[in-house]
Amino acid sequence: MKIDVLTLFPDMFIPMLSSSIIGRAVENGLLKVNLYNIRDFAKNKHKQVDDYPYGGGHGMILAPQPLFDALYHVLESCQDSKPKVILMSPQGKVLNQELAKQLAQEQHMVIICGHYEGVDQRVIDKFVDLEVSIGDYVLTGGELPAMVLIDCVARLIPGVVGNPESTKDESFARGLLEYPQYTRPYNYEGYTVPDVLLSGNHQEISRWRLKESLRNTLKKRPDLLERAELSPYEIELLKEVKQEMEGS
Ligand code: 4GX
Repeated sequence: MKIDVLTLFPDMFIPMLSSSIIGRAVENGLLKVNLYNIRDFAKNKHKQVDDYPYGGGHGMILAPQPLFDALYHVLESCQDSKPKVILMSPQGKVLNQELAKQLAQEQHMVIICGHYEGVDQRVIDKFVDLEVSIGDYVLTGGELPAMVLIDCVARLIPGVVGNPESTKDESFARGLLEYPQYTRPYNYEGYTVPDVLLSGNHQEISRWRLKESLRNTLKKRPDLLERAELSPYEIELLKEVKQEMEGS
């Protein structure tokens, strides 16, 4: 996957693109990220990229010229099928695992990181296919949201995460939270590991994990349970969990 990022702060992306799993994906060539500084496209002599809002009001707006020229530049250098142009914005569709899966199918994305009070509407009207928000809170710029989007989409590209099972089995992959995990030692400061996990009985272990997954979801994110499609077996386990919770 190729991702072009238009930002006023390209340096913010360098640590994430050179570390850990994403760093390896970039090295492997599974992910190619091009960073473009919007300011480099400003044509006025002070390289100013923002201006006052028409109609008055506080704050500044990213002006159309630098963004139009940056977008013309990245779009003309690609003969491939039209890239998906995304603006990070609190007004966007809220990112979730389903949207991440859809975007992981794209060959090429262009991500625009807004600043100040936003970008001139004409940029959105002419170029933007999709506005994406990472949640209902306000940040100072679109860079952290873009990094969140890149991280969460890139790990779904085949080969980026070592074991593909680990993207299948996890929270949200099927609308439930994960079960508790333990590693050695068996006893740490008096806190021990549930014995079923040492039993070697794989059927019992699966049942325990599924049940704890349902328990976790019921306790922490009951909203997810309402949307999850549970099998009769899962409904039975959930009933057990609810009875145990009443008992305590
Ligand atoms: N999820 N922000 C973007 C400037 C801005 C405003 C309007 C475009 C349109 C955010 C979020 C977020 C703050 C980044 C405002 N750009 N982005 N910035 N939450 O809060 O994505």
